[in-house]
Amino acid sequence: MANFKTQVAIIGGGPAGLLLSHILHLNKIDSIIIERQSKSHVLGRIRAGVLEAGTVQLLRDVGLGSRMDKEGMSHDGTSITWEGKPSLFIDVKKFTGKTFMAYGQTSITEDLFQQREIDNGHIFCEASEVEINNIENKHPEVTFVHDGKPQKITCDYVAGCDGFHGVSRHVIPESQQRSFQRNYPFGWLGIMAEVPPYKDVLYGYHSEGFALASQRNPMLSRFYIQVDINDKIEDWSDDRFWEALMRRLPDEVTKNIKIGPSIEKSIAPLRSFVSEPMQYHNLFLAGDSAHVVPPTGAKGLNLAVSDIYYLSRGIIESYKNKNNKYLENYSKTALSRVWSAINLSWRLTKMLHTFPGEDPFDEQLRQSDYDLLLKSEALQQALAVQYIGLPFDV
Ligand code: RFL
Ligand code: PHB
Repeated sequence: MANFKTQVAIIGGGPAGLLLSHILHLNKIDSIIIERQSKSHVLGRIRAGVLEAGTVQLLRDVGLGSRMDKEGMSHDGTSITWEGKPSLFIDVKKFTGKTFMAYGQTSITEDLFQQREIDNGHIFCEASEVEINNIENKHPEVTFVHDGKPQKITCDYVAGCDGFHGVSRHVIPESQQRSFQRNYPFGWLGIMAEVPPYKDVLYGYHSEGFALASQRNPMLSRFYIQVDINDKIEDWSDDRFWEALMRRLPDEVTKNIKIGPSIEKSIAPLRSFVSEPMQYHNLFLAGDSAHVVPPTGAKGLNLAVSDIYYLSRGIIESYKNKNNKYLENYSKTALSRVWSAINLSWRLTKMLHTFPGEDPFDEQLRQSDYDLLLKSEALQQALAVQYIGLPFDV
């Protein structure tokens, strides 16, 4: 068995794991990433697209802003359209003074992976049988198989950045863990098309279901529609997708949407999930391994970034100044921000989707929610504050 030593073993090389490794490196702290998938699989995944002001700033602060600032598309606000009612522009800049950025998670992962390679970061891809051992001890161990050979890493801390389906969360004994979950009875069918995007990030409600127009760069559009949870990707030809999207959005929008062949198409289930606490001895969970939000509101990646902000600060303070205060408070600090995002994404999901089998009472409440939002600047401001994201420093 090959034996390695590092300060922080990071399980998972998605945005959370890669960003943590990069920030630790900037602070001269050694880490090793253990990733289950191949590099091309990690870099090929298409997910989030909207970055809060705090995420944008943090990426700039850690030297990863140049491509984002060139290719990303900055926005002052986001639009909501509603069947049979006036549209609404949530003027985030007016209410908060801040802007958000449309820039793909795929590009962020590419930027991070490339930087880790330039800095000779140690990443084991295609690692199998990943296990965390002795987590209660001062020096926990992570074992796995790589290239058919068993490997062992001894470390001070383990960061569980391995997403919802990872192993890290399950190391915490059930008796010490509490989880909260809501599954939604529909999914989002997303497509990517190489056509100039609609000008805004736009959320649309229609009695047939939700629709979303988003973007990646000036020549790459991203669209989603709500579909039945049991639908298969084969059920949705490009033509069927575009027809449904166009029916669900108003004419003043659809006349400005460019249609083209899809270069990617996938269906994602929607869930809200939180596992508490996010720490167990020397194991710290970050990102989707500890919490998942439905994508309405665009919070998942942003939460992964804020978790890493808090976790890296804790680890750095602990090594540099022997100050463990931030690490001890990590779970509490991160969870406060998590619950605010869980709340927003749940409320937006409820307001903007049709729920199979719901009764007319629920439908009336939804209409009333939107009517109130249309009338009330105070409610628009509250939404703007949550959409742009709470400040990281609390
Ligand atoms: P990830 O990205 O899931 O990465 C986890 C990594 O861990 C690896 N892994 C393992 N490695 C070793 N051993 C094991 N046993 C392992 N098990 C798993 C995996 O291969 C993977 O590489 O989690 P991370 O880093 O926490 O990042 C979270 C984000 O990916 C996620 O929250 C967002 O994509 C959510 N999300 C959005 N978030 C936003 O902030 N804004 C958005 O606009 C937005 N849109 C979205 C989204 C998610 C979507 N889907 C598909 C769920 C749109 C969609 C459609
Ligand atoms: C995206 O561009 O993928 C996106 C945008 C806004 C959301 C979710 C996803 O709320």
